[in-house]
Amino acid sequence: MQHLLKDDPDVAALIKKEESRIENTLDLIAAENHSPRSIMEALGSIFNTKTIEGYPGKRFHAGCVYADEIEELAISRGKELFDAEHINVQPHSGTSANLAVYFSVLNVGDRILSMSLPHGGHLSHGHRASITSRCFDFIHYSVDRETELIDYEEVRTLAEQYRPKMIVAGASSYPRLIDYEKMAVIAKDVSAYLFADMAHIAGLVAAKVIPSPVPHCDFVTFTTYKTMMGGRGGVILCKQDYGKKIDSAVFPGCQGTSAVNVIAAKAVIFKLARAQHFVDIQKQTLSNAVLLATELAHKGYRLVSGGTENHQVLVDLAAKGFDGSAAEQTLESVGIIANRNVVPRDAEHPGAVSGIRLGTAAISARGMSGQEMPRIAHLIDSALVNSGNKEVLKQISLDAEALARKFPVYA
Ligand code: DSN
Repeated sequence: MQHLLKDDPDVAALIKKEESRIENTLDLIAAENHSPRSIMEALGSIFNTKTIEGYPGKRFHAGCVYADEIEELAISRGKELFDAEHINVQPHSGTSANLAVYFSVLNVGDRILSMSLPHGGHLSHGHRASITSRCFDFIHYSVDRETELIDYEEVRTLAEQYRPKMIVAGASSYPRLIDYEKMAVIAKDVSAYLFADMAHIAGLVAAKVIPSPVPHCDFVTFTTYKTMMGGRGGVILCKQDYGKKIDSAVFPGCQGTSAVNVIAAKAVIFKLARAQHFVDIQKQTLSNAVLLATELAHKGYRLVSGGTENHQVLVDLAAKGFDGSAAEQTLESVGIIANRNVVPRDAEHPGAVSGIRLGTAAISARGMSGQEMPRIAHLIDSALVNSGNKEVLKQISLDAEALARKFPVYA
């Protein structure tokens, strides 16, 4: 960072502090991951200079010869990795990608059926605070009250009653697999498009350690920075028939110039995702989640849906008498970084946030395995149980830091 240190020591100092925070804490945010250095190099590359509009071979600015090559490389690698008919690598984020999907084949006011936020859905799936809810008429499905799994019968009933033009299968807080085949049958029966938002699980899908939504869906979106490990950005996959509509919905529909340095990082991760090392990390992410869930359950924590089949463990803290926000703060005070989260039961109590969402992607990327999960569960439990005891919390924070330092992110 020699140039940054000279031009702006304040920003350089904050970057150093952030690096130290990341190295010395345990990152259990399910929506984060540690990208390889090569991703950072692509993101910080000279491609940052280039302004592009349009698509390879059909640009609105000169000088795109290498920008075209890099976008074509990302396109061919991404299509192959996910076995997709068409891909658009330009979306800035998951929400941008989702907006483009909606606007590609729907008109303002059209009806969409998606998962409700307290039951696991995402803001961009029509939450009232999201612009998506002002553009489209969203109806929401939920999880079953008892099992906390998607209630496919309810999805069918709502689909038949409300005849949505699109059904969204995807979640930001759902620790279970989604039955895309079942969703596709329902969508077909009501002549709706099926759209999967696999932002959280794209890395697991790329590594083929969980089923892919791609064969069953008209549209699939994902972000590249969660389990996918490829830096910030969004991607859309779709059937060939919708390729032109998707491309014009992204540019010029929803975005102007796209970031070529970010497209370069996407190309890199689509290559790295084929390597055994990436697959091993994704396998470890899954088994670490199961182990962490099992350890926490043994300590008396109630897990939403009773367990996990992906990288997420959603803990309902109400039975233990803890609140999600307080738990998040206590854990952060000892160097365990996670986020408070609504759980299905909160849907009936507006304002309540009874859960904490844990993700195992980042700790697995830095090399932690089964041996470390009981220790992490113990640290979490001890911190929550001793949340008022500064001395105990201090010792837990030293233990968490020692564990983190054993597994350097960027050795
Ligand atoms: N979708 C948000 C989350 O799951 O935390 C951010 O990526």
